[in-house]
Amino acid sequence: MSHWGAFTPAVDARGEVVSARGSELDPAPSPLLGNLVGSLRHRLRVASPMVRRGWLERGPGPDPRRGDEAFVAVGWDEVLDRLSAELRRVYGGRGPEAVFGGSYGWSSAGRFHHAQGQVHRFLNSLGGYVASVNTYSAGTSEVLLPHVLGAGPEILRSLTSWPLLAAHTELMVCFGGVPAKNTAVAPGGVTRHDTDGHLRAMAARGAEFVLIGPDRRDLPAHLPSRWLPARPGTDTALMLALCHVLVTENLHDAAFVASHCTGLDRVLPYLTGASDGVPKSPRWAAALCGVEADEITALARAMASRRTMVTVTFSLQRAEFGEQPIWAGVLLAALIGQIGLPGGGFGHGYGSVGDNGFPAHKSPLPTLPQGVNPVREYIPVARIADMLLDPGGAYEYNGERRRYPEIELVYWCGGNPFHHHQHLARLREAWRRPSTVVVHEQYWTPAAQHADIVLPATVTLERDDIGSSRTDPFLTAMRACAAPYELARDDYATFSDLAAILGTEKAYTEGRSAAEWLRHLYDGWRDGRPVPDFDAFWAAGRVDVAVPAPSILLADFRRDPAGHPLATPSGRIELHSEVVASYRYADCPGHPAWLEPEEWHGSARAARYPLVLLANNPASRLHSQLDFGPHSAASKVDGREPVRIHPLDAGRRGLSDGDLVRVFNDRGACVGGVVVDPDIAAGVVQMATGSWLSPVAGVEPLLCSAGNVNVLTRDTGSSRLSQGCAGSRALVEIERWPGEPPAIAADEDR
Ligand code: PGD
Repeated sequence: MSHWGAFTPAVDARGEVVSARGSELDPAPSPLLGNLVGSLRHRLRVASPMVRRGWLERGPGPDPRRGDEAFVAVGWDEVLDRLSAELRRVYGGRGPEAVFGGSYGWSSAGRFHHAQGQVHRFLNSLGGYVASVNTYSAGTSEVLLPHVLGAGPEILRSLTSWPLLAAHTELMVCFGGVPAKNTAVAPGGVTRHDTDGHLRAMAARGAEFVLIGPDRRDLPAHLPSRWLPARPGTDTALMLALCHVLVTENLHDAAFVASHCTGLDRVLPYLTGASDGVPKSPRWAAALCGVEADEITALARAMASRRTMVTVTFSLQRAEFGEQPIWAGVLLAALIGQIGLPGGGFGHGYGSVGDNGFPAHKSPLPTLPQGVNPVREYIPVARIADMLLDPGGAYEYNGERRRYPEIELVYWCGGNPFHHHQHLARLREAWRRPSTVVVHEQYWTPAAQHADIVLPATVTLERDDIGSSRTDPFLTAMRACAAPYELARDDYATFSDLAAILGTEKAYTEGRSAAEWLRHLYDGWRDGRPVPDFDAFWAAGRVDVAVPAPSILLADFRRDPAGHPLATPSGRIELHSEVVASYRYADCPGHPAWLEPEEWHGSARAARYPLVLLANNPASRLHSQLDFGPHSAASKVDGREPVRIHPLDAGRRGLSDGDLVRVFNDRGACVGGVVVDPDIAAGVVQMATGSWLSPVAGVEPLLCSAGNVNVLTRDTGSSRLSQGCAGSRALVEIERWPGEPPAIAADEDR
């Protein structure tokens, strides 16, 4: 099982994957499986424990050379001795409050060898760690939605199910689309890729789609659709104008709003312009978003007259003021009055991850307990660089005034911050502040390259595990099919040895080997279920998990708002939130509002950097994983990340297909390869995340020769409310690369 699908690998005598065949149960196996070919014995695997020369010779301490210095191979015994001594020093000195173990990342599928779970359990056995909260994926919504709908992650997991959309939806208005590329992946894995089948079923029943966004490819081309290429970052203005039409033409469902919502009286004066002199009319929005006013009016009327699902992708909230398009989407759906009806209402993240729109299992999956973390300090996940650069510094988060802790040791397992974070020059500076950075990695990723101690980890095909996810209808036996590469070890084995040296072995292992843990976790899950025992499961390869019935988001609440109130202060949908308003955040007021972001066409910055870059999730790999794999490599232009550009913008710059270009702003630059494409709106370029950072020595600001877009994105919270990741857009300029472009660092090893 991988995050991108169940598969059967063929492994040759050298222990290398030569093919990976998707499950026979999968109607649409993901091409990402191709990246597994050649991945087990690849030159970029970490072969032995490695220590940065400076750390080995000069000992722990902040170091401007971290990330630039060579590593020295050391034996397991030596590295475990040195690392345990360092952990003893830090825990015995400033204690667990000085250890950052947030360790964000997708790591690999598998319930037991889940790297993040393992590192948390290990650090908890030592006394705890500073954690991180929320995700890079949907961190803004995770904080906002409890204020508006009374639940965050739970809401995101209980969307109206695809079969109900197929049976009832007449119009699906998709802000950000339903991007097929993202549906290939789901955390923990997916046996059947069904999303496209459901979309086809919707179309076959006569549903129509409206794609609102700058990239035509964000909605499958086979669907009957209309494309409104609104300027990036202006969806809120467009939504407010749709609301304006609904209320001024009396098309809104006043009865639903009266019985199920609160706060429209506070929003109405803003919509009509009574409070600020600016009616949020279609004409007003057209000037901002570039969609004709008549088109907006017609769309609002159509939405009010048909069973309409309003859906907003996660990417829209991964931006400055990212709360606004989500809250405005709820407002729009509330005015239409179909929230809680089959096929209508509000959706968030259809197409953002493969499991959205599939009902989640009610009972827990086999899960390794992580112990108790007594440390109360935490950070919103995307504030990592702020924390390292500004220990003791004050910041605001969801109504609290907090201070950043002072971190001495960073421990990372199963994530790649030099992929997922923004403004990587700033992160590099921040990363040099702690005394010690430890990374367990399978490959020489940029995260490994920026560590002091790198411990080689096995990959899933080298260890037994149990695969499952919150919606997958199976538990999958993930049987090892190759020996560990060189000196690589399971994260569990490494932590068990460290725990033994540090005297916490009993708490960490509970006396179980990895094999015994699998049995233990399975037996605990099996208790009371009519499923085979562990041996029979392991021999069969999978076992069925009862599939929950299709669900309708907020159906119970719609039926009986008093009996099933939302967990908001009013028990209703909060179109205006007194709580949020009481925080007095100009960047997230008490109701949805149009706030001009910095990274958009209308800002002063756009005079210097006129193109809006969409820095979104890639189609050819999961995040940065297996970037060297054949499928990812085939997507590149001369080894660089492709940059899609409209013919008009390409023509103005004298660019054609295959040209290498410098994509730049004042935060940094990267090399991209031009793909001229009319499917991307004029004035916009698209470049996916996930190309491994390849810094060119001596160039300031940071230049990445491989095309890592996060050198260009801005490291700011979406707002003071959620402090979410705001990396999905950045203003840039593009010019032809003059002469020979710089080499890609990892190529020398490939
Ligand atoms: P991955 O590339 O999946 O990225 O960020 P994330 O850090 O999750 O990194 C996982 C790492 O874990 C890989 O390096 C892999 O080798 C390692 N690994 C896998 N299995 C194991 C294991 O068993 N043991 C150990 N020790 N290591 C392992 C993803 C994040 O990026 C996400 S979720 C999103 S949605 C964000 N999206 C954007 C975006 O849209 N735009 C921008 N600009 N930036 C983003 N960043 C975010």
